[in-house]
Amino acid sequence: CNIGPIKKVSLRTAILVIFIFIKFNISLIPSDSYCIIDPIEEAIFQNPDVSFGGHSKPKNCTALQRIAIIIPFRNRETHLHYWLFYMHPFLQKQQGDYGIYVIEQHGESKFNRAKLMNVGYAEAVKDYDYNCFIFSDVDIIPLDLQNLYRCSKKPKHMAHSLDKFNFRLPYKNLFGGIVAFTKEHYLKVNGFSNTFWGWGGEDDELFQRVKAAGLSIERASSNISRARVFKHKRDRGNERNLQNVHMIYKAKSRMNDDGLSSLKYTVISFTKHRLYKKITVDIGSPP
Ligand code: UDH
Repeated sequence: CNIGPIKKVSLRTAILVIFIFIKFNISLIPSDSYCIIDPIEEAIFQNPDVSFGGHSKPKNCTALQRIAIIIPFRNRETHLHYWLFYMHPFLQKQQGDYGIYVIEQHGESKFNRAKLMNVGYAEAVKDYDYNCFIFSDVDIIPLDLQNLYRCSKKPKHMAHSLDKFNFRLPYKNLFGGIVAFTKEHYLKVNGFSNTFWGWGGEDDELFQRVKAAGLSIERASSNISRARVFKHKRDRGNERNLQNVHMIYKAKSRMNDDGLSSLKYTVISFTKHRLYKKITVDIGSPP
């Protein structure tokens, strides 16, 4: 058929691009060294049922759990866009009643992942009657739809089978990456500690809080919990903080006074994006 010279050229280009992708095993998943496309426009196009600000719920039933997904964030736009692209369809297929909260740390001071989680909780409960909170890094995506983004009777660790650890648990008490808490349990442990600045320790401390509160954790079978981590270098401002290690085992004595009960922050801005709500906050700096 006569498809005209311009169409012939673009058809040839498309075939060539596909050939290059296959031949050189190029992946569209981001790595720290390259990024080919920004999937946010596609994500917006593919998720018309998500309301402005990133909330979605099933059309034909009422979900038992209302889930706030809290993402600690600074300077990880590319990862966020891939996460949204992948996770909105995933969560909708699971018929979740969920909202996405991206909690951005303002300024240059040391990153404090745990405090941002507490801010996310405090802001989400003002928005909607959430009863389940999933605290997730921006760079982890589940690989199996059977891995339910729901809370359980116990606090749930959801990132124990990661590709970067060959899908094995690196140590028994690991409680990082993604965790799910009912509202009741998150209040019972007084949330995360606010005092872990820089990389490391805050997740282990949360594990100790869970124990100190007389709770235990659960994990789904590692087969269905397999997850992929987007490759990245250690971020500037989030260098490993060895002082954090010493604080982990004082979790019990600090639990009641350091956490949701002592949380202080200033909201710099609320922005409703098409697929998520971003809250930029000043959480101070380490003493
Ligand atoms: N983050 C940012 N910007 C930063 C630093 C961190 O957005 O500058 C957020 C982001 O959501 C990220 C999360 O904080 O996914 C965790 O930081 P990270 O990706 O550097 O952590 P890492 O991948 O940790 O190294 C994986 C957890 C498993 C080890 C737990 C040991 N206790």
